[in-house]
Amino acid sequence: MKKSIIHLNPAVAKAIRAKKPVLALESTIISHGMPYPNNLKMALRLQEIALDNGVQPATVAIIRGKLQIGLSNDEIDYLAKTKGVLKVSRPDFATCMALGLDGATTVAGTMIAANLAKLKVFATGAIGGVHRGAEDNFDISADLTELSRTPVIVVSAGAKAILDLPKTIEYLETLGVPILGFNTDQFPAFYSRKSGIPLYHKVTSAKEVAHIYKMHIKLGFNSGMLVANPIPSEHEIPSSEIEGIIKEAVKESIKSSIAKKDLTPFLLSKIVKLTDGKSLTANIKLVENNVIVGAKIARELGW
Ligand code: PSU
Ligand code: MN
Repeated sequence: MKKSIIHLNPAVAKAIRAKKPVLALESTIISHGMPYPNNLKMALRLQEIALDNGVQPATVAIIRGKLQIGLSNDEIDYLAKTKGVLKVSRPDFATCMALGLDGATTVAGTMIAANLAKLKVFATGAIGGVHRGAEDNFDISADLTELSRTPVIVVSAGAKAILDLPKTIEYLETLGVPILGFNTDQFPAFYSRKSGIPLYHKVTSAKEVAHIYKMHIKLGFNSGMLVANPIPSEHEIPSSEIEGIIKEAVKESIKSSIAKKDLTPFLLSKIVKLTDGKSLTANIKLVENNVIVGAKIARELGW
């Protein structure tokens, strides 16, 4: 028999056998998205929240070349502490695995892995997108292309406010990726609930999301779907407060010639410094909220 390319950890394998819903989680947010030890605490907490909400969490990463669907607490600890872990999207996948390297999967990378394991729902903080200044630097996240070619539902607090959000939305529309506003008719802006960009489709329940996804698949579409779930209001940072800080961080990134894979991690950590940690708390709270919604959707969809 052909050896499987994916490695299910025991808890995930057991859940799949029992037909218990499984929710995919990513690891770039652990290795590149937050400082230690907040990243570790966040990742462990997300697993608890998923379990409390009736689904098995499956954090995805490549550990010494093995594509792991579901991680032990020790493996999460390793990813949270280890420097030099590769940030893995589609172009990096084969190299990382073939050469036996460690890789943290991005939204794009986690969608690929979830799809290989037949998981339909994945919760993260927020997707990558079209960067500010893309007309010069051409920096557009591989997350967008992946959403157009891999049929996984991604629950995200819109897209990161460090991006050019109107261009990100236009790009998703061009790619044919449905965006469902979860109890909102505006695209959420990561730290803030609103971006001022209207959405065409608003849903009010996980059941509705599941219903729409089933139709999407029946139509033979191979693309993913973006569920845009705003940060809880008690944790939001109003755009009036954060926009100046984002501009400062972007300016700094240009001055220091930060680009490509390093850009998003640089901007996020700069903003954490400039807000005295307030943006980190907001980021953690919005991911937690996305896991709750992702769990509900996974339960509605079943196997
Ligand atoms: N959500 C967060 N923090 C993060 C990310 C998502 O709250 O750090 C990660 C995701 O893995 C996403 C990546 O795919 O940022 C985007 O990176 P880039 O812009 O280089 O494509
Ligand atoms: Mn990029």
